[in-house]
Amino acid sequence: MYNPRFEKKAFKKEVEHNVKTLYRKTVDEATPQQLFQAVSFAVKEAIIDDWIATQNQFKKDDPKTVYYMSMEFLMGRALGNNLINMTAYREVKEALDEMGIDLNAIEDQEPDPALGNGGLGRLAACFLDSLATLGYAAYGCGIRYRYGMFKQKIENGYQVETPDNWLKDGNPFELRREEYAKEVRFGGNIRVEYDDATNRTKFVQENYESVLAIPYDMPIVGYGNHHVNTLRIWDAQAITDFQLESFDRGDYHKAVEQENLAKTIVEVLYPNDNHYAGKELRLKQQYFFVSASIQAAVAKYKRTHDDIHKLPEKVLFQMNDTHPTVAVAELMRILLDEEGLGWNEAWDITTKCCAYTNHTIMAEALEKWPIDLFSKLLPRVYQIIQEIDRRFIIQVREMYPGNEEKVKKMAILYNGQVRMAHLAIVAGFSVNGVARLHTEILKHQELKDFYEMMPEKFNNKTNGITQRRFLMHGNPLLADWVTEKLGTKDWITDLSLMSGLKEYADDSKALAEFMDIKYKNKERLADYILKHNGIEVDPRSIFDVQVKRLHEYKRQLLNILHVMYLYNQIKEHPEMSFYPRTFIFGAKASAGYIRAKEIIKLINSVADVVNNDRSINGKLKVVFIEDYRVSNAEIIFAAADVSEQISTASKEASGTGNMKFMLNGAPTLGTMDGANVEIVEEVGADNAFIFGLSSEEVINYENYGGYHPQDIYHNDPDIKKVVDQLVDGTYSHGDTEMYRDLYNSLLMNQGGSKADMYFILKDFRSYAEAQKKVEEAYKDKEGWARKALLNTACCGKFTSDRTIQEYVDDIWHLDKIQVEVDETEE
Ligand code: 475
Repeated sequence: MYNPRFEKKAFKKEVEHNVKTLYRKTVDEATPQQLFQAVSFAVKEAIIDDWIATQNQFKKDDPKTVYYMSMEFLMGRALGNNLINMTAYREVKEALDEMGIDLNAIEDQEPDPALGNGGLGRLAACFLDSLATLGYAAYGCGIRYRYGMFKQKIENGYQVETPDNWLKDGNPFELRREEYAKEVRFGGNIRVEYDDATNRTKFVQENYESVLAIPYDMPIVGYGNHHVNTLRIWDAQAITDFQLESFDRGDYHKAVEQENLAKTIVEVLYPNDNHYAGKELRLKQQYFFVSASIQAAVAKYKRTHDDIHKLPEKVLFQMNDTHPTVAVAELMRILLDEEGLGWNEAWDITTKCCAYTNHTIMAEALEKWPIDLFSKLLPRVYQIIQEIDRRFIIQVREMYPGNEEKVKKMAILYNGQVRMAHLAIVAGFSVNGVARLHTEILKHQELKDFYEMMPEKFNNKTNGITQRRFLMHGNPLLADWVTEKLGTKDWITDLSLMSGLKEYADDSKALAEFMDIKYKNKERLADYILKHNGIEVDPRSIFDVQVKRLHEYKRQLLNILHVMYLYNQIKEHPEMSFYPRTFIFGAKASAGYIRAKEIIKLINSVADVVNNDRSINGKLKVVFIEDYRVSNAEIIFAAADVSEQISTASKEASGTGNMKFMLNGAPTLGTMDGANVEIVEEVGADNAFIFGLSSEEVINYENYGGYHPQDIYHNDPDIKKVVDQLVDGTYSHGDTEMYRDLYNSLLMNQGGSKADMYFILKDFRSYAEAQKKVEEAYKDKEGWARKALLNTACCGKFTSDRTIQEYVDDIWHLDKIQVEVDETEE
């Protein structure tokens, strides 16, 4: 791809110009942050041309468009990624070098946009990258939170949250688009009017509060194809003319309230992962961005089409979990109240436009809004949901006459609650899980009743990740090596080609090169750790990594208990052969999740003791990387030897970190959970380390009330010792209470939850054995290299390009676009 804007001379001039007009400075005088801004604006200039060209192509082709509705987009930094996808990274790096500017240092100036918690938000970001790269028309629709995911500091071993003021220096890649603002209304009451002229009942919302939603657009650049889609995130603003009106009426209070509502609504991302907190403000956020996005989509459709009945031919709303599920009722409201359609017509359109993805079966993540809260905040939307529910229950009764159990289990409104998943399933034409095992569990356990009633809706879409960010950008050394070995760059847009690397699985020279790159990446991470943690780690040791959100089901506790066990072993048998290991953790805990925070403290306490014990000769190191986020993730994946994917089987819907490790040549140490199952299928059981209960076994235990961890505790002295060390002061300067709660959680039933409900002690031995196999395998240098390389070679399935193509083929049915640009100079 040729772009004259990236010609070195022109680009340098552009950067100089930007520094001058933005800051009245020369390049030499500018701060690194100012240089980041100046470079980014120069890159944006180039992107804008393609963005316009893409919009023009849309106007010409009138393609069907997917609106990916998501409360979260965990984008990570834009500058480097945009340069890569514009295929200008190298050119720009050289141009900047010549100016004495280090592109890496400039990239580090960009705040990490963290408008998401974890897997679900990052998946949305990978999907946008793939949609643009494959040439499909797509909008990401979300919220422009003022504060994204908090920044994590570790103080005295404890997590401390500080606000993430990511917009402080301005965001050079966004465009404010005031002209597309939409009004969103909350509360008040519904007056029913009969309109003689049209012979119809009208529903008029009055006494409501409202805010103005203002869209900010960010470009989503496809790889090497001039295709630029849009991430549209909404800001909230008080409606000033309303305010004046209120002043006129002397309603000062209401004016101030509206001002406050606007300010609070987009203030901050809720930091819960896989967890529902039931906060009213969260529901406001949901309706706010959903209503604005759907209004905008319908308005855009109507600008060039006159038959609203054909909306499903051009528009698709994909709901990223249940968080945007009010979309179905909002679309109904617009079709009924604003377009004047009858119920059946409106329902027919809505159910052809909406589809739902489920991302978790954790019971505590299910959204169930209290009806009184919901109906007060969204009175008209609630009426519509009542009617959807009423009609659905009639269907259930027709299908299962006399079976009131079914009605109770399946109703949308039940027990004073609005069950959002039920609404999404009833109104969506597609319900998908995110890995094969997860979808099977949905069909046969969690959503069994719905699957039996409407099996045709259910389908699987195994997750994927983008190789542009997680290999090209994160691991340039390996990316170049892959290109050299395959003799083509085509893997960048066709990851199945990676299988060509299998040819090198028995080639000693290639294996040595592969491991040499791994070693260099481990040095890069070791530098990062020294700089950020002040801990020295040996890049020759095994880098065993678990990075992901902190959650009990992900079992970071199992990992650290095993480290404690290894430490005991080394102390008890100093002569024992032991391959040096570095255990690396990175995880944010939701601010209110006390037990998760205790686990972070425990990891740091174990690190303190182990890292400072001279007697073990540095055989064991433990590192907790502060503020795990997309930007340091890229460095971490590239440097990992072992990928820890050790969730309690059945709990991790898919996992996507597992795929990023695999891509970067780290074998999985994991349970048969989520997409691990498919990873093992691709790479072969010999090139992974699998342990633990199966999902069936876990589900079985759960159905029969759990198991008895006390038996294990009493019969396995090594396990007993480790568990006792939680309360004997070993890791707490003699404090026997600091980890009492963790100790209790493993051994005692507590209130509603069973002792060791995540089967940590049950899986411990099997995990320790798998870890032993890792050590043995690693000692065989070439054998390990082979496993590592085969992981990279077999990762083809796990590109989000494949996932998106499946969504397009089975659910979305989008039209491919070829953006035409003037490339006469090429
Ligand atoms: C799964 N987040 C992973 C990933 O499909 C899976 C956010 C807000 C409120 C409640 N929950 C969330 C999730 O549920 C979530 O991130 N789920 C994750 O989605 C992508 O790979 O297994 O845990």
